[in-house]
Amino acid sequence: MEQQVFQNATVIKQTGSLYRLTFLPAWDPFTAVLSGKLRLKGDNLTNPAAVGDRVNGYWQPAGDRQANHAIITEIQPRKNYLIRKSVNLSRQAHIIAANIDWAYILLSATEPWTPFPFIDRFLVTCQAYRVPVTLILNKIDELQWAADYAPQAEHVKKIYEKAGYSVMEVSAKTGEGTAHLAGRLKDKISLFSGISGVGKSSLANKLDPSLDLKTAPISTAHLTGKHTTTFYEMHPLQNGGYIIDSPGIRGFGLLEITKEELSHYFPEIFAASASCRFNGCLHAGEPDCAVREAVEKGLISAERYQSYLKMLEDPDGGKYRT
Ligand SMILES: Nc1nc2c(ncn2[C@@H]2O[C@H](COP(=O)(O)OP(=O)(O)O)[C@@H](O)[C@H]2O)c(=O)[nH]1
Ligand SMILES: [Mg+2]
Ligand SMILES: [Zn+2]
Repeated sequence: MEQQVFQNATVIKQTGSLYRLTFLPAWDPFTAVLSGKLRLKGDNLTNPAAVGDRVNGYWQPAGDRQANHAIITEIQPRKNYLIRKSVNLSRQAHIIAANIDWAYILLSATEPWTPFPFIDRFLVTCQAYRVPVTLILNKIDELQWAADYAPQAEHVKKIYEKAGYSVMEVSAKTGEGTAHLAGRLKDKISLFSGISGVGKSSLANKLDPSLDLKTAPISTAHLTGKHTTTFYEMHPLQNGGYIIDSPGIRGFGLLEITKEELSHYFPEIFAASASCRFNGCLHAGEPDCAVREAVEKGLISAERYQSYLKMLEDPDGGKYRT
């Protein structure tokens, strides 16, 4: 039977072995599966292709797009991607998303609380795989009545600003702070990451009310460990650009990062390490360690340094699943 080939479709969703593709900027999704050859190649990956991937392939027979799954035969080289150890199959890796212009890790100014090791594992992965990243502190509207949370929220903001990251403060409920963010999303592919309940889907909806993504109160979504979004999915923004909304990530095992490399992905630790006495200093108790000195002087935050030490010890992050 005759084949009709296609090129440069973008993966907008993956559910198990099924992929949804479209030819951006058009939004006319169709379903595809991987060719046998690609499935074999991706042996150590739970998903050889991920949301954001640009792919080539064919339909068989020609023309009947809805009745027949397309076959993906080729994944185009990636600009970047984010990857983590698979939660279920520890020897496998899972590609979270590819070709991301900007990643945002959402935190809640109130509840739920995101443990520092989780934040830092995500930031390290972004640094290692060249994905620019910004933190978003959401739910700032709640600080008005839940004032007890304010010092903690301020503390988190300081820690990450000191480390060289920018932290945007927003409220998905009132829209405060979202205009600037909306401007940054325009014509870009942006990833919203963070644990369940921090407001990823709510924020996406606020930025573009046409999205209508499902949201869930944290009492049900967070505490019972249920997730309203089960899959990473790309959504088009009315004003141009795309958001990849993600399920609440539970664990974030580091991959392919050696102990020697790890400090390179903590920008402030890396900067200080230039003055360490030893070239291969791991900043874990060696003499004349400039990183340790910077921590003692308060120039590097103790939380970030603790995360660093824990990652040195336990790159899998098994203990830091939320
Ligand atoms: N007060 C307030 N509640 C919010 C805000 N953003 C999200 N929420 C609530 O937090 C809960 C979780 O939101 P959701 O968008 O489903 O979080 P996700 O799991 O990160 O996608 C829902 O009950 C939302 O209504 C916010 O900025 N302010
Ligand atoms: Mg959600
Ligand atoms: Zn050192």
